[in-house]
Amino acid sequence: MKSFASFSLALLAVLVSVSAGKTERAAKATSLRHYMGYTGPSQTGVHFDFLTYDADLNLVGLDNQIRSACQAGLWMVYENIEYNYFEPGNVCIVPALEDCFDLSAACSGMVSSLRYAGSSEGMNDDFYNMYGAINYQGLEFKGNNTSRDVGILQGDVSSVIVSGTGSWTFYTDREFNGASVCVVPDSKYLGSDGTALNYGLFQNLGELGLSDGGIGSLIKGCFSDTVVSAEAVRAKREAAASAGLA
Ligand SMILES: [Ca+2]
Repeated sequence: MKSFASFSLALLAVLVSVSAGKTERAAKATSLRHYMGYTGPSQTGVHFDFLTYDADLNLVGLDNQIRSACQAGLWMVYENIEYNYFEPGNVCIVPALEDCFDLSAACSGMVSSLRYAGSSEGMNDDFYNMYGAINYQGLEFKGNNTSRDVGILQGDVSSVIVSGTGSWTFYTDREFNGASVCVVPDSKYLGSDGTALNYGLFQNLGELGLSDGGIGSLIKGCFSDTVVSAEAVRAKREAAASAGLA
């Protein structure tokens, strides 16, 4: 009996270590941001694994070809090259953690550029991305910390994505002057292995109660009496869309 008990414990130890190893590998897999695009529906046809921004899918021979995908992270695909900078068009944005799906009708067979929002390091690190046009199109200014200005987008910010669990305070003018709003990234995508993406999508500055172009600086943290919940904005946007108002 004694030897049997020892054997059981040894077996248990092996099982525990295998299980821990599996969990660790799953966590690593979902911490690698990528976008695997397929030319056919349901992950069929030719595929290409994008690890970072691609401003022109002609360069990999996939212009207007992607119809399904498997991805990790918060990715945007655009109808036109250069993230619709020269010509506005459809934009599809999907959060996922190693999930596969067919592209929506608005983007299937039309994608000409793609990029992600969030940190280039940890997938759920605190980060902000600002864009020069609505719906996350055009030029970008991004970072992971307080900034006295918004660089090339000064006076031109038209949409914003925040990532991670930390809030941000946006000011209408540079050097933390003017009116302010605290933005909480409380939308959440939960992966099948339990890891989470926290984020907030603001497709125009009206969703932050600001006028177009009205972000001039920002501070990491929540320092305004005006607090905007990304999840409340998302719910309101979806309710308006389903009522046929947007
Ligand atoms: Ca296209």
